[in-house]
Amino acid sequence: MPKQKSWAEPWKIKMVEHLRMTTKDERIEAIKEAGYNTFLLKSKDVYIDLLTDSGTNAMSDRQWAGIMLGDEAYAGSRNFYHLEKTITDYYSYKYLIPTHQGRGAEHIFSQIMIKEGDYVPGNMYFTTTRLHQELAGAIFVDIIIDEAHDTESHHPFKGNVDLKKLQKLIDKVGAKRIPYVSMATTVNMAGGQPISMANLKELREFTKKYNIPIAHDMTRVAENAWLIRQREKEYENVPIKDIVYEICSLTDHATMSAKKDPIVNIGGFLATNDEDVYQQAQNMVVIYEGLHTYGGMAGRDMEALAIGIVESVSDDHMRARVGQTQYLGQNLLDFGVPIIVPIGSHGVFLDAKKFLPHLEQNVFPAQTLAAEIYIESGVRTMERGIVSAGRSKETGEHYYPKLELVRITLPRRVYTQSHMDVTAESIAAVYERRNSIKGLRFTYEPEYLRFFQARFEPIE
Ligand code: P71
Repeated sequence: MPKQKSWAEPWKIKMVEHLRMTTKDERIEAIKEAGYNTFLLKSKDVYIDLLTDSGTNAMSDRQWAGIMLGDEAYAGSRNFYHLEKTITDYYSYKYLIPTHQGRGAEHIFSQIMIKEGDYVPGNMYFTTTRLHQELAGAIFVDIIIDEAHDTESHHPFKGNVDLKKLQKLIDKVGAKRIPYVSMATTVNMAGGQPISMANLKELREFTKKYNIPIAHDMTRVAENAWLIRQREKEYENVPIKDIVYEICSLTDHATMSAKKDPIVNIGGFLATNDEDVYQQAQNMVVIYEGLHTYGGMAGRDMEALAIGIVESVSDDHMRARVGQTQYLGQNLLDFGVPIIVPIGSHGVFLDAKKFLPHLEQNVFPAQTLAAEIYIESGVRTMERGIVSAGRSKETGEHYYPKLELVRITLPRRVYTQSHMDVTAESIAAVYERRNSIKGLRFTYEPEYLRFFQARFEPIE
């Protein structure tokens, strides 16, 4: 008897996009030209693109049909009202401000909420989120549980908040200096790890006492809901749709990069239950994004997003989505490759410190590994380690994050199980020759979000 019943995708393929195969020599040249940074590779030189699940999803026939219903009126597009209703129906929030993508919402929200010298506690940082908090004058404080920084801990909810850490911060700086708690559902930088409903409820009770609102980074909330259903007994039979609604109801404001969970290629929003914040955001969005009924999105994109939200909370969709990630992760474990456990939802994360134990963190093991994987097979992955962490605003030193990872991220509804097999086998091949791999050094380091455009050369 097979151990586990197989699942299959709840869709079939109607159109295909051709992929280009390359030779190893071509790839060696391409990565050199890209300064050993996978962000700088040209897509035409990539075979299986697992850089990100952001905006790389395949829309459904219904979403494409929605594109044809685009109402491109400058003001008051009917797609905006459809999107607004969908967000209230599925995510509970009363007010919607569309933005061009997630960081547009983070920018507006941070500027409204933060005063110079404030502290923003959160369940681990995200690059763009923390940068916008810092640009608005805040200091980010990590309050995630310690297990999140331990690649070997099997804690089922490594996205949980440690309330003792939050209490310590309140005791030190006072609740008045904390404009909100930044709470992400599935924590990207921790390896796509979920927060439990129990922990979120505790956080809600705790913050209520101090009158501190919760701002929800809901970029992958439906994936978090799926993992709650898998790992939290009381929720094992609750539909994803209901879990998503309950999570959102426990928070006050939300920022969303719609390029992930809701299966579109562009878009985002700020949502809130606070009328005052809504009013200020309506005013700011016209400066930076566009009128408050489109905020940087075309009408057609808002329509595709409204449809995608409904598809994203389907149990069948999520079973296949997270099932594919688990399949890839299990294959890598079977090859003995060190990855973050438990396997998360949007990708599998290689532990570069364990993969390349002979490299110091200041020669960028994860950056090096991502380049080597590309050379091996044309699979594109992303560094999530010291290069992503950047430098401290105060000291100018690198942040040295405990986690030095390579993220293998799965776009939604794009690749097949065979692509996963090829990916796992090529990473296993790099693992076999790991001892001969050397590190990198910077040849160019940009000031902001340096990982996007940094260039490197090999250390001989
Ligand atoms: C991802 C991205 C896209 C990205 C961003 C920065 C560096 C590399 C890649 C974007 C997120 C995210 C979370 C939890 C906010 C954003 C920003 N993730 N919160 O994982 O994961 O959204 O990209 O739409 O501006 O590849 P945005």
